[in-house]
Amino acid sequence: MKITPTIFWLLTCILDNVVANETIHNDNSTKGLELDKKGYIIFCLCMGRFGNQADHFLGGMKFAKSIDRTLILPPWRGQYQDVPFTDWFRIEDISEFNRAVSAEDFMTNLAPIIWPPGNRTGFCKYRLHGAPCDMKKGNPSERFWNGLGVNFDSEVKFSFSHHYPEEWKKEYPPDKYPVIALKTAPADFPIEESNVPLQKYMKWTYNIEQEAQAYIDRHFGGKKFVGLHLRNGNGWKQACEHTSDYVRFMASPQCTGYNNTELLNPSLCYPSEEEILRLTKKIVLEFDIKIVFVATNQFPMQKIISDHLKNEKVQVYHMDPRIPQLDLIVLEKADHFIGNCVSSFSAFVARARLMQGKPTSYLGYS
Ligand code: GFB
Repeated sequence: MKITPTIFWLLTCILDNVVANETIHNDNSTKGLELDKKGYIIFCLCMGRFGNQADHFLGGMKFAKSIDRTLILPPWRGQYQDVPFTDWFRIEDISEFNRAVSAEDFMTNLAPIIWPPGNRTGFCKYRLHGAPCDMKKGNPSERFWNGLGVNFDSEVKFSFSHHYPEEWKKEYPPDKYPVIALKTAPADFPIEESNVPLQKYMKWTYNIEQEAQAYIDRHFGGKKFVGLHLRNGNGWKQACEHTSDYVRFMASPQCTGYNNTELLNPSLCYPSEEEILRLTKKIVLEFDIKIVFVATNQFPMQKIISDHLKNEKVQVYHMDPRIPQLDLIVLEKADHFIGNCVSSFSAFVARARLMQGKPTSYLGYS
């Protein structure tokens, strides 16, 4: 007999009379993982690169809790391959906020029981003229779902946003939809203000944090340092072109606030060399710091900064790490951070520091 999700649910309800717990332990088939009868949710972090994905992840984490489902932690989308969520972040800390399972564990141990092939529904936003969800059409969607070994058998087009969790619960109960698999993250970009504190549940795994800490110990020898994020290069310059047409642009609410009504200064997005040197010198002098660590996607300006701070005897470092996350961790650990207001890469660092009570300044913003 084929076990459909509905039959599975009937079985779990019968078992419920025997097992008083909220979850069902079935060690033989689930390798010790618990099946959550309140259901699961997974979404593709299909927009942008790491900073954008992190904003979306935090919103999705909030949504999972608001509809009371276990969050299946989606792989991060790297440039060449997807990376298991738990390679970089600790599941234990995410679980302090809401029930969570890694996508890899879920697919290997739970999906065969609760979400077997043949019963997989993809969810996408309702679009005019009933256009299909095409859950796996194009990249990054195709790579994401293929990486998890998922094909979809049916589609649901939903019409309420993630701001209506009660409607979601009513319309898509777990007995009918054990897994809600969304084409895109149920979240806003940039991150909603109320979700900023959720950053505290994102803690780096020991190995990656140690790698960054080893760099700090090796080069800075226990001295204070400033972390400087330079988001630059032609691609970013183009993206910044229309900054001054808006009161809110990409991650700008991190420095201007969410209710800003003034048009943005273009320097917030692509600060001039003078502004970079001015603010760095100001911070170095104000906090009596002799080390500047520069992280960038392209131009570190190491010599220019070093020459400018010659009299202050400041040493300027740049790592060019194997993965950008190492830069993020070093910036997070700096005594003072200078970020780019419009960049979500900077925003990730600034949120983490905010949670730890550490200061951040922004280029082009006083
Ligand atoms: O993180 P992210 O979404 O921030 O994308 P933005 C920028 C990516 O550039 C990072 C690299 O994920 C890194 O791969 N990068 C940026 C860096 N700064 C650094 C750095 O200091 N060190 C290292 N190692 N790598 C948005 C994009 O970028 O820019 C949007 O997400 C769009 O999709 C827009 O392209 C123009 O918010 O800065």
